Amino acid sequence: MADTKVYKNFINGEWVESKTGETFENRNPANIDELVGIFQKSSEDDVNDAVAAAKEAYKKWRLVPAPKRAELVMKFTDRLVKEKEEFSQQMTREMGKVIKETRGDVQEAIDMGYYMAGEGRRQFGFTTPSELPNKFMMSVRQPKGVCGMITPWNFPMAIPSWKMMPALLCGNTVVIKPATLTPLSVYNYIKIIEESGIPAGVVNMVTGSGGSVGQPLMTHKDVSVISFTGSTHVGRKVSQACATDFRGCHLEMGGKNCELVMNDADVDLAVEGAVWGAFGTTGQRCTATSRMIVHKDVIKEFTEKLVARAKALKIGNGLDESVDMGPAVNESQMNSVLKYMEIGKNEDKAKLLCGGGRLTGGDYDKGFYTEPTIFGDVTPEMRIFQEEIFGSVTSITECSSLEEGIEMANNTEYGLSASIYTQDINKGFKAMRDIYTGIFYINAPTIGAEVHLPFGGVKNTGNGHREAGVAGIEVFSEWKSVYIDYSGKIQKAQIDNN
Ligand code: UN1
Repeated sequence: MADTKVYKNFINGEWVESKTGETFENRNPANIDELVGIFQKSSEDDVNDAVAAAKEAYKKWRLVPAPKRAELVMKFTDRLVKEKEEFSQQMTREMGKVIKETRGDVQEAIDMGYYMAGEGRRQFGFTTPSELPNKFMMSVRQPKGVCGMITPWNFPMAIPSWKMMPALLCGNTVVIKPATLTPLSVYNYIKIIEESGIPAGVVNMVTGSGGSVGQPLMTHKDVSVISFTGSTHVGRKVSQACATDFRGCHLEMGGKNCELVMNDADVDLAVEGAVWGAFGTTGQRCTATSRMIVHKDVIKEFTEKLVARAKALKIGNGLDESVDMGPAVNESQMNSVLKYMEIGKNEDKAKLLCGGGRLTGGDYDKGFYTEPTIFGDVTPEMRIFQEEIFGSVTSITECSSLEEGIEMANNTEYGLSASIYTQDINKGFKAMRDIYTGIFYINAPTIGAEVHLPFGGVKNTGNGHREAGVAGIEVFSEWKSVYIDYSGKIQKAQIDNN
């Protein structure tokens, strides 16, 4: 503990301790003996300070021309490129996913930075003819004010970037509460933003729990927008808290994504997609493939190949370049996944095809490792078909037609991502049209979204908003419609126009 770094909150341009005087530990889920860092266990007082700083800084930041704000975004994104390897290593140590994937996570923040930097000169509004003579009309984008962000642990830098980059670019100021399991990655991100010369108070970070930091942030009267990524259960509470004061609220929540495999599919390709979609990030993605819906003609071949691939995965410490899948993020997440493995085993008709438990022995005992697990003969009424598991568990369900497959795909409360494997373009387009999700793939896994298209979902996954792409700008800006009458006389819309 003596040489473990103690990380502070970032409020009004200063690194400060929490007023509580308390801290919490951040440990490596691949080896629980390894203390990654010590962070501030903050409370409402710290949130109030951060919001006050952001409110004050907003007065000037909103007036900085958007292209200038974009230059700053460009500057710290250039820095991020240089720090990519170091930040990726640290991210694997704090949350366990394999190094190839943490490099992808940092890269996604880089992509978002460059994408949004370009938007600085492209915050387009529009003009349209007036119904009256000598009158001009246009719409412009305006910032919203202080934006509160509550971010998850599975994409510890990418998702903060999806929220912070458009918010800053639009002229808002930010208070971010990182997930308690991954504050280091957000610290790293904020540190380079600070070093790139962002004015004090424009970006603030307060670490701590959802109850002590998230709750006061989402109910603070000076916060204009809350952007939250996490479970549907918590998202509902965020939504209710924001509704009271009509606060803007962007929610990105659970998923129960499916891969549909038709009888004309390239089965080997579908298996590759399934392995990556189900076990990438140890299944801890909102977009993870936790249901395979497979045509009866190819289900035997698909199942055999998928099970063989899952059994061959190398599980271990994500810093080892040869490892395919790291641990669950912490003990409670592991226990929750193990519980679902038991729920699956207790289903009379479902068949455990591989995995089904915790990995133990040797180095595994120091971490929270779960086996890649596949259940066969799963049917739509089963809990493992319906509920988000967020771990290394997937299921296979048989269908006998495209129509039945689509119906099964839609048989869930969630609507984030889906994919179809088929060589028939007609089937691909029908599935794209008829499956209710915010993201859809053809001949690709349910994971792998890029930053310049909107990200998000329908049904209980979202609340009608999207992030990333231009949709991110929508969340963090407000339309203002402007009318300029240069006729020199009173002209009455709807009345003088005929
Ligand atoms: C998530 O699923 O939690 O689309 C985020 C992807 C990544 C982001 C995933 N770019 O797979």
